[in-house]
Amino acid sequence: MADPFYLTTAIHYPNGKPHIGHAYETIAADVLARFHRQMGREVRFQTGTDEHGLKMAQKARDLGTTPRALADEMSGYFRDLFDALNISYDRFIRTSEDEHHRASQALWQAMEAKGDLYLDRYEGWYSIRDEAYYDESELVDGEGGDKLSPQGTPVEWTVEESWFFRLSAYQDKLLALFNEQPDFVRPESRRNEVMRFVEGGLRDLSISRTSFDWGVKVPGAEDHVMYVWVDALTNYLTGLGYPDPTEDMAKFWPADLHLIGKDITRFHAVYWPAFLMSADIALPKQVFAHGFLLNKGQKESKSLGNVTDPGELADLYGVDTLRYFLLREFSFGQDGSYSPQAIVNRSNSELANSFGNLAQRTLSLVFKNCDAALPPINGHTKADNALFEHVGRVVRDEMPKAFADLAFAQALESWMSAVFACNAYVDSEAPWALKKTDPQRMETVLATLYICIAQLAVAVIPVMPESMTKLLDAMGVGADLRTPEAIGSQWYSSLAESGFTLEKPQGLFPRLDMPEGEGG
Ligand code: ME8
Repeated sequence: MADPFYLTTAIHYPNGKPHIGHAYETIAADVLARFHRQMGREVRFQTGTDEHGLKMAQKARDLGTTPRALADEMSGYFRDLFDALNISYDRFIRTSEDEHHRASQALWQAMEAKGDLYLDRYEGWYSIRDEAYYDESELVDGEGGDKLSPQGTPVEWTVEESWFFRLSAYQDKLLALFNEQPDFVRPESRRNEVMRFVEGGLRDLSISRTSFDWGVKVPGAEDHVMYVWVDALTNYLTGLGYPDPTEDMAKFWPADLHLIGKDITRFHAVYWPAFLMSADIALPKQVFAHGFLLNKGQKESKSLGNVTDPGELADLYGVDTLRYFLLREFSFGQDGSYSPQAIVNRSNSELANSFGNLAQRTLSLVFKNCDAALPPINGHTKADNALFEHVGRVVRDEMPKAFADLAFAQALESWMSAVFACNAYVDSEAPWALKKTDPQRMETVLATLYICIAQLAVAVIPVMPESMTKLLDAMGVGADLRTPEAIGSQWYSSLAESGFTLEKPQGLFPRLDMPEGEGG
């Protein structure tokens, strides 16, 4: 068995319904989880909701409800969305769980035992929306002359008694970490940003609050609740049973990957490793910060009225189409823009017209011209071998490398190049015309295509699990063959000889209509 693989998404604030950014991050993580499982690794994939903090408390108050009731309701929407998007998480964590309180308190006590926590008074600019204090020098001027956080959210001058974490003591250790493990923070642009921040000097971090009580109680100081980020980050340990020395801890910690959005890089790349160093816990291997999704170039917001429900997008265009689009359209790590027309264009040109059509044409010819039985191979030509070579390179080499590297767009571009090569081969070999002139060659051409299509379907299962499973089921490709290594070409002859026959082929990806008023 290959090494176990533990990956996490950020845990989401359930102070509202999930938005497209939540869907994007979780889909990307799901593709990786499925990819690593396909490569034979035992994967633990965790996601969940981050339920404490002032933001939740205030939202609940505004709605005339309790934070717990708000979290219960909203957390359900996240779970429903993730189920609808075919997210294969192993653990959905809610930070309001008792187990999580226990883990957070254990981490706190470990940091305290190290001598890294002390009580003091805090005065500073606090942004409730970001749940973060900012230094005066980081603030920007808003349009009305008011001060805003670097993320553009309102800040308030706040004074309270607080526990502090001696973050300042970790500056050199963190810089050493970034230097010794250049891949600890990816992409490179985020690593540079984090290094500049740490080089600029670290101040101790205020890590408890007394102004509200919706959070994890500080052990021994029950009028304090932990700063929400201390408990939120701990979720990655809670899910494995920390502080107990569980089998899961031994197997899956340190995490292989924390997948997050770029706005929370500092918390994961600076605070989290410092907490772990303080508690003598091994550090995660990598933090990858993806970019932001924009709606036609704009940030989604209630005031602009452009908030998209990701569940609706999936209903409208199909789950697999949405998954494919989000990973294909722009490089992972960079910001990207989406629009209904971009989804429709991408889906029609690549899924319906290129791959869908390739599969449909080939399977229909086998169905009609070969009585639904898999045709024999009567000797391969140079053209067949060139196609096998291209598809094999993509499926066994280029795509796995790109997926492992989180280069999803590159993996799919490579996939498309092989789909195009298959379509060019169909056009030049014209199997429909061979029925009368050279039926044996027709058989070989169709068999060649059948093998290539199965290989391409297997390689893209992590991105489009539902439709590729359906296709491979229809093609009689057994579950044991659904890995890039297993799906060579040996299986074809045994499947053909087993007497397998095709059902009448069904289209995979319908052509989508351009949404009303969106133009072409
Ligand atoms: O930050 N495009 O929760 P969150 C892409 N609870 N990704 C986006 C996005 C967008 N438009 N908007 C948000 C939190 N995200 C904390 C995390 S982890 C210990 C605690 C990403 O609900 C965002 O970057 O605001 C984050 O990774 C995730 O969605 C959850 O955001």
